[in-house]
Amino acid sequence: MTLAQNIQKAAEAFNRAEFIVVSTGSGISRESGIHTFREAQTGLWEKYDPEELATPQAYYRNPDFVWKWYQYRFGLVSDAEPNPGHYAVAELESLVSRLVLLTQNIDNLHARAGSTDVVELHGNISRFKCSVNCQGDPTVIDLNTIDHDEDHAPHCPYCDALVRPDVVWFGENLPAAAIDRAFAVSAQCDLMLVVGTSGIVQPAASLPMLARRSGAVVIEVNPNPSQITPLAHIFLQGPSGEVLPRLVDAVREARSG
Ligand code: BV8
Ligand code: ZN
Repeated sequence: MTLAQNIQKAAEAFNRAEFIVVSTGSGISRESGIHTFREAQTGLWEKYDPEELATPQAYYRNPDFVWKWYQYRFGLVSDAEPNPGHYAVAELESLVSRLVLLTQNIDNLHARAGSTDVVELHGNISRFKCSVNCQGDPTVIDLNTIDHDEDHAPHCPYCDALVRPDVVWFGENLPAAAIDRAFAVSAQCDLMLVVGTSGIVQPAASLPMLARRSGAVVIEVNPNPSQITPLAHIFLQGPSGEVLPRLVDAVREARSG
């Protein structure tokens, strides 16, 4: 089947579904100019493996170095704009009766594109917290209220422990509320749209299988086959910035038809 035929088939599945979950990975932000996790990093950071840096061990071994990496990425994210793929996901909310968005991304672009119910599985790079959560979990620290610079990890104003990005590092548990909600909605939905993830990082990668086992239609959008593709009922092969707007147009037409 052609991509156009598969998009039509996907739109019909959307119109039969009552409860839709969208699950996104770094690929949906690729057309906003943000490199995906498995792509080589650029510039100063190209010789470092993100999976080595995004860990508590790396941070406590060399806090200023990892802090600088996050400040650099925070700058890239702040300069980036949501792309048509983010806007298409936001528009889907108004076309279906119930939609929950689960994202592995920490770039805040779904919220900036207008999505209203976003479950951030891996936190948010624009939020910072006390590394020991001295005032409760999480103890969010507003960087504008403390002295800090791009090169040195700041200290908590309450307890003097290091301040860190409010993101989930490898080897750390996901926020309980986020992962509990993600498992619950994945088991209840009629349709899961999986966009821009290689399906490698757990436990996020197990959500599409949970949805499929619970009877949901699984639709994947990715320019390349991934670990998710074998369990997708419909594979829309292409960049999400192009495919998702076409899918939303087809859903809108099928609804009005
Ligand atoms: C956990 C925030 C319980 C930080 C991220 C051994 C020791 C310790 C742990 C493990 C271990 N073995 C396995 C684990 C579990 C580990 C894991 O899964 N590791 C993997 C590497 C095997 N997971 C964890 O540690 C998680 N916690 O399990 O807790 C626990 C506790 C203690 C000990 C054990 C277990 C925490 C995982 C969260 C890590 N934090 N981000 C930061 O960003 O700095 S994950 C990070 O990587 C991203 O957030 C993202 O989620 C992930 C990358 O995945 P993708 O989003 O899929 O990106 P990727 O590059 O892989 O793929 C991009 C896709 O886009 C591709 O398919 C590409 O084709 C596609 N694409 C490209 N262009 C486009 C496109 N798609 C659409 N349009 C385009 N234009
Ligand atoms: Zn503190």
